[in-house]
This record gives sequence, C-alpha cells and structure tokens, in this order.
Amino acid sequence: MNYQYLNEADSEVAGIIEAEQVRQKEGIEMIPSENYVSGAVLEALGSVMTNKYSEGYVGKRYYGGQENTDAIEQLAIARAKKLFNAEHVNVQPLSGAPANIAVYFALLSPGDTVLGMDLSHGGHLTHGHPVTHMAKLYNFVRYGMKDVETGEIDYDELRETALHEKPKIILAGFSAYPREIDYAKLKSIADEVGAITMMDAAHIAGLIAGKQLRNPFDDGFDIVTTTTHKTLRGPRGGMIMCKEEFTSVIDKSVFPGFQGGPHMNNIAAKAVAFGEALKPEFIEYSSQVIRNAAKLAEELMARGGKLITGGTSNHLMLVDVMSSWNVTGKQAQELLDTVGITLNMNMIANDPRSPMDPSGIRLGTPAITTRGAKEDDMTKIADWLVQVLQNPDDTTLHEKIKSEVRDFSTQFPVPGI
Ligand code: DSN
Repeated sequence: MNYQYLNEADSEVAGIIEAEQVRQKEGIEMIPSENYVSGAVLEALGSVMTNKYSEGYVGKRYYGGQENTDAIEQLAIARAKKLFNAEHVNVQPLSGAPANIAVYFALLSPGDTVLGMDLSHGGHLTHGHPVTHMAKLYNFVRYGMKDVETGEIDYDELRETALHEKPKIILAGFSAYPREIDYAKLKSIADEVGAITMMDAAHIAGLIAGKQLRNPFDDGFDIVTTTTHKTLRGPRGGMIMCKEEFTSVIDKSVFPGFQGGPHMNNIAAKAVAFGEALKPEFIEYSSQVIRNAAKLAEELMARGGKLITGGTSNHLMLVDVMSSWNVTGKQAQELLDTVGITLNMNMIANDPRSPMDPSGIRLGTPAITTRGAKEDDMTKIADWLVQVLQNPDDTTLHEKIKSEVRDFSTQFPVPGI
C-alpha cells in the first residue's frame, strides 16, 4: 500500500509504519500465530466500513443505514459456514480471547467447571489460567500430555478427571501443542459426563479450512472458536461457530451480553479472507505449511535440537533450547532478533524455568509459507538458527547471518507491501 493520505497528513505515523514494512520484508517471521494478509484483506480493513455502527445482527440492528453492513456480515457468515461446515457462525467477536469468554458467559454459571489443557502442556491463557479474570468466575481443571516424548494426551486421566469433576465444558485446543487431537475420544468422554464440547481452533483453523487437519465438527463437537488472523490468514479478529441449537445463547452472549458495536471493516476483511480460503490454492498453501514445518523440525533435530513431542504434525514446534544448546528461551529469542529471525520464547512441559525466561522457543511456518518458502528453504533457516544458538557470543557470525537473512528474505514478496 502506498499510504498516500497518511504520508501527507502524518509523517510520524507513516514513518513508523514504513519501518514495520521494512522489518516484515527483511526478516524471517517464524512466530507460528502470525501471518501476512493479502492486499485485498488490507484494503477491506482500511475501508469506510470502519465508519459504521451496527449493533445487533443481520436484519435486526439498532441503527439505520445497514443495507451494506448486513450484506457484508451475511457474506462473511455464509463463507465461514461453507469453509468449516458449520451450522451457525457469529463473526462479531473482536478476537480469540473475547470469543472464548463469550462462550463461557453463554454456557456457564459462576462456579461451573471447565476441563481444559494445561498451559504448560500447550493450552492457552484463556483456558482458565489463574491470572485471568475467568479463573475467578469459573472452576478450571486440567489435562495434559501422558508422554512429552510423543505428545499423546492422557485421555485416561482426562476421563477420570471428567468423571470426578463433572465439567460443563470439555475444552480442546492450544497455542503451543504440535500434535493432532483425538476429537472423537474427547466427544465420547463428554457424552459420558454430559459435557458440551468446545474446540479453540485459533492456531489451526486455516489448516482445518485447508483440509489438512481434522474438523472437530466431523466428530460431533458442539462449538468451535477461532481467531481469523493466524493460519486462516485474515484480519485480526475472532469467530464462534456452533451447532444450530446454541445459536441463540451464543449470539446473545456476544451482543448485547459482552461486546458493543461490531467492527464492520474487520468483518468485511474476514469475508475477503474466507473467500480466499475457499479457493483451491488455499489447500495447497495449508499443505505446504505442514510440509515446511515437518522439514524444519527434521532439520533442527538433525542439528541436535530437542523438539517437544519429537517433531510436529501441524504448523508449529517447540524446541527445548536449554537442553539442546544451553541457551535460555529468552536468550534465544533475543539473539535471533538480532539476525532478523523472529520467534518467541515459550515454556515447555514440566519447565523448571519461569515464563519470562523459559527453557523453550516456539516457531512455525505459516508466515514464511505465505511468502513462498518451500522445504529447501527450511534447511537454510535451520542452519542459521542453530549456528546462532551454538555461537551466542560470535557477533561477527551474527552480522554475516543477518546479511544472509536479509538477502534471503527480500527474494520473497510480502503480500500487500
Ligand atoms: N498470542 C497467540 C499466540 O501467539 O499463540 C495466542 O493468544
């Protein structure tokens, strides 16, 4: 985008955005929850749809002038339904955390129990971490992996906990787990104890839409929440999909229960992204994301990297950098920042260290795959990454790698720039 008006009106902001464009272009983006949206998504986000208030839903709004907002919201819903084979979709949640919270408010009374994945085993803050407000309202209990070497979830213990705790919701989903979930098994445990099944698919929604990973609705799940900006490659935002029978409680919970006016520019951009994800090219993209992640995992392990669960079946991986190369997650993140490889420090299962300086890093392939990287490129990335972590004090080497990373990255176009 050329930011014609911004350059004229506010050079200070324009300058910062320009610097961010350069950073995105010259670096290798490996944070597994990030991606690059298309120019079309950016245009919809920056459109006049941002000017409109539209509290309510299609055909039932509290303000006039809704013919175009109704049309765009209807289109986003129809495309999302098709993409995920969903009976009902609410595209108004502002992001993933508000989507999850709206589901809790819709289905739970204070004190009710939710059984979700332990954060340190890959779960998410909004699945009831004690620092969140939700943890004060509801009783969150945990399940985790049986074996961190394989990543298999301990379904037997999960069932025992469910029988004992009688959760109202059994919650699947994660932000740092590199394996597939057995939805059918979770659904059968939920049926046994009368729980509602909910999947937070934020990380893998694009891989489900791209038909590379299982769709939880195929195994009878009741509710699927997601963000729209990760593997799904849309604008920052959230979405709730559910079986028809939950339509009314979910919609009322999002608005007026929790949020105010929906962000219609964002909903327009969601519609564009869902349209892109319905095209055959998106299946090829999702498949390449997984092939690239598998290759990167293999190359890191070949260079001494200890990967949690011994590899990956999706787009992300967790590396125990402390055991592998004797650097902490924070040191690894900061060192790699200096050469233009962006990723994030992350706790690993049973981590003896703290969240602000954990033993691991988390990285993934959605963003670099959008730019066109293939398996051979993963070998180069693994090589740079391991060289830096094995030589944390060699600034001459870091300068050389920084320049190689810049040369490599600038060969790949960034959509929308
Ligand atoms: N911040 C997102 C992630 O990086 O996984 C999840 O909240």
